[in-house]
Amino acid sequence: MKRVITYGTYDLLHYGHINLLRRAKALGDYLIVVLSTDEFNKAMKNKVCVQSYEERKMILEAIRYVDLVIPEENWEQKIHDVQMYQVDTFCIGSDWEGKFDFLKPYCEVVYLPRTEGISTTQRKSSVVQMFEKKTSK
Ligand code: C2G
Repeated sequence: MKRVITYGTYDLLHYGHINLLRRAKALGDYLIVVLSTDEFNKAMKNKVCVQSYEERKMILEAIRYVDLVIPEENWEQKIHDVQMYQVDTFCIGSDWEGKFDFLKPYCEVVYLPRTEGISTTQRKSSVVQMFEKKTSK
């Protein structure tokens, strides 16, 4: 069984995330998503999520491509995760191109082209704009 691992925040899930997860799963038979905790997002990624870790985890677990969701608590856990879960392939979007090449001695490293035209930040601002339009009438 070929095991694939990927990491992310996955706040306000959108089709760019789904494109990534679908291609990640296609690289093997079992996909592990290591999901950034609220604490890690705040402290290390300077991200404040709309959805809590538990909400984001529940949503990811409902996606057909995802087999396991575990917490991402720090930047240093990747080698440990790859070894502990006997991972064959690490993959992530191309916005991280080259950043995780240190994993190459432990597993295959694949950077998948990012889906253009969509981001969580974009989704947040479009909701705000819709709300502002409604309230200004
Ligand atoms: N992604 C994508 N296309 C988009 C948006 C996101 O392919 N339009 C990919 C990202 O490249 C990443 C995954 O979807 O592989 C999740 O994106 P984020 O939730 O933004 O994750 P990120 O903040 O990049 O966290 O240790 C690594 C980090 O946890 C990655």
